[in-house]
Amino acid sequence: MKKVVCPYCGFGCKLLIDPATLKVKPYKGEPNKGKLCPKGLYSTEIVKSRDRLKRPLKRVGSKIVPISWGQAMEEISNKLLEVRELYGPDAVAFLASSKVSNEENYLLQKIARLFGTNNIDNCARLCHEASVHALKLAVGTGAQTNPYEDIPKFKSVLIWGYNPAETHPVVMDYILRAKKSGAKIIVVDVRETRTMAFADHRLIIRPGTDIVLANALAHVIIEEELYNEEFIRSRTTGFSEVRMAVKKYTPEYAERATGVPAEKIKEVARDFSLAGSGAEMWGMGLTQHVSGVENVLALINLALLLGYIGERGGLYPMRGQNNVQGAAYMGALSEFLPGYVPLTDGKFRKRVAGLWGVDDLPTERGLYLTELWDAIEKGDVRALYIVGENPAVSEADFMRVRRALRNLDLLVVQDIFPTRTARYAHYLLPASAFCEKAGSYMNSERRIQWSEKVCEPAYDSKPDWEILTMLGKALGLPGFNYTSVEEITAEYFRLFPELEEKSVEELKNSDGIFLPKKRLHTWEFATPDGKARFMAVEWIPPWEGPDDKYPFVLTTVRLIGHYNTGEMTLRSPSLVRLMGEPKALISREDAERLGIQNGDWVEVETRRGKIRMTAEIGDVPQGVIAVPFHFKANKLTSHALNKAGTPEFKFAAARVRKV
Ligand SMILES: Nc1nc2c(c(=O)[nH]1)N[C@H]1C(S)=C(S)[C@@H](COP(=O)(O)OP(=O)(O)OC[C@H]3O[C@@H](n4cnc5c(=O)[nH]c(N)nc54)[C@H](O)[C@@H]3O)O[C@H]1N2
Ligand SMILES: Nc1nc2c(c(=O)[nH]1)N[C@H]1C(S)=C(S)[C@@H](COP(=O)(O)OP(=O)(O)OC[C@H]3O[C@@H](n4cnc5c(=O)[nH]c(N)nc54)[C@H](O)[C@@H]3O)O[C@H]1N2
Ligand code: SF4
Ligand SMILES: [Mo]
Repeated sequence: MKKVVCPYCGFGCKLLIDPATLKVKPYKGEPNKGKLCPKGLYSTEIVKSRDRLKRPLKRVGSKIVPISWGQAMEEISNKLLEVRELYGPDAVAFLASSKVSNEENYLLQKIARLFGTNNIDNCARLCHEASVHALKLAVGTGAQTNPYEDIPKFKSVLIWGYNPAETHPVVMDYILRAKKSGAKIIVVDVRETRTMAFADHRLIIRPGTDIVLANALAHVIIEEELYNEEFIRSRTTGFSEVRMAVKKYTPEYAERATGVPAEKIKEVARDFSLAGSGAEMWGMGLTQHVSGVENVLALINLALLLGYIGERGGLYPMRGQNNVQGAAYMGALSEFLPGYVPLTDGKFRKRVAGLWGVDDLPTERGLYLTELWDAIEKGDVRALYIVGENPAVSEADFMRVRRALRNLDLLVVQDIFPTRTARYAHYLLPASAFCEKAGSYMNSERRIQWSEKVCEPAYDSKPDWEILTMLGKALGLPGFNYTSVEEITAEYFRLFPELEEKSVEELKNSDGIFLPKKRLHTWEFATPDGKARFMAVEWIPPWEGPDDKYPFVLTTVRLIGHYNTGEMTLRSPSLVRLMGEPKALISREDAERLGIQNGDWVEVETRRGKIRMTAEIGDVPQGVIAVPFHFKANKLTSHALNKAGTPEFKFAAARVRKV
């Protein structure tokens, strides 16, 4: 049996795969301890899919024709060099993938930066980048602070805008173990979620009012002197600003804004504080707002008030894709070098440049993935190289993205399947799937795990690292002579002091290595003065409030049986059998008013477009419609960005009618 990292979510389960049959069993060790969800269990079905991209393809007029690997690399690199010659390096952009290994992300950002641009990004931008920015500000490191194994030790778990029962099923095992040993489970969401079935407190709020609720909880904690004075004094700064700022967020005021009864807010503040320890876990309900960064800061403030850090608590921004944490650590972000080091850190930048055989690297922040589309429309970006990403479906207001994709001089799509985005590509490069290659991945708890090769690449596909090695070489960049993936692993190890002394063999023979270490901030924060920063935040209204014409609030959610843009799950027959039909969730009051019954077809429309789907009456506040994000929702969503560049996927003004 081969040990392989699951190709879906960021929890990072390990699969045991039989090379002869490709049958999957759960790994008994860390982190999944013998558990898997159906996605992991049936993950190898996509490997055998007849839809796989089989050979390199090129668009000639309206036809798609086969082309050899050598010819494809030559033509693509010539075009990239020509665009650079005519318009400069920033007219080219690269999208890395949270689906591919550390080594592959490392190579792509290395190519971008050696080519001369920081236009390198990945879907973390659409996801937890607001958490990264908030955590960096408040505690100094933009990542989950504690391992999963700590969750059952805490006496409370606050789950906010996050629905692990559908999105990270295996993490529920940890949460339920906490509950079994007496922890209070508190869930905050805009609808009755599956996760709420296990909660002691269920708080259903109006979308986009999270800061009001968080500040009201802080208000009660301060008013009733439930905070941890010693922790605040010795380990934080900025408490008095927060104390001032939350004064006006009384539970009564919060009740009017959020819809949660004032008494309930007080009860939750007391239960969370008196527990004495607690995990805060959050997801897209917080980050995908124009107030995304501030939402997360408001939540971190609560942990700082109570000293829920280190042994007594943890901050868990639960990561989405299987290697989104690794893509970030490898530097596949337009504002950070590897290890989240700012581009302006001259000492580190020069060290990286030296390792790569050049004097220096570009220092200007590159474009965020979400800024690319306007830049393409303006003619500032002319060539785009995409690895394992499907923006024609996953980006906000996707009609705008599709228009932009048509305007490129060069679009390369490197994927395992002919995606929706690939329809606009000039070149399509077939990548090998997860178990057809070896490499390392980093899960949400920052555990780097080795994933073994199980079978040979299908058809004429190649592992992404091999394709990128060919690309680097064809572009004439220094040092692209890798003949094994391990050479790349060893190279990125040299960028991190914690890994410098480690060997690739050690990684292969272990249950993973935590980077930089298992638990962060236990004694000291990673900020310049070693203290955590309270950051006072005020409520920020959503970008597009409802009005007479568009009176509903549209939010988008995930379903257990579907995964992101569906390119993988829809090609897995067993998963397709388990899938439910995506339905729009609407309140009983609104349904009655509009004459809608369960299963009726409705049309949901925003200023960007309209889609049709069947409706389900459920526990959402009046005036809210919750639509599954998979497939079509982004025809509707707004692309207003927060400070970290994430669109407001979770709030748009909409209208709804029965059809
Ligand atoms: N089955 C499945 N699993 C997945 C994925 C998948 O597509 N399918 N995708 C993976 C990825 S990439 C990610 S990032 C994670 C995401 O995992 P989650 O963050 O759990 O995913 P979402 O369902 O997008 O959003 C979480 C919750 O936010 C709530 N919400 C919406 N608006 C608001 C608001 O204004 N305030 C609050 N407090 N809550 C709000 C929604 O009702 C929803 O229950 O899941 C990963 N796992
Ligand atoms: N409305 C709305 N929109 C959202 C969200 C939301 O909550 N609401 N969530 C956002 C979030 S959190 C995220 S993360 C994004 C996800 O957005 P995307 O990352 O665009 O979505 P995926 O469907 O996961 O696409 C991953 C692609 O990688 C390919 N792939 C898989 N394995 C490999 C491999 O080994 N090599 C290569 N080269 N390719 C591979 C798959 O075939 C697929 O095409 O969507 C965002 N969009
Ligand atoms: S919980 Fe996530 S990592 Fe584990 S099997 Fe399911 S999709 Fe894969
Ligand atoms: Mo995500």
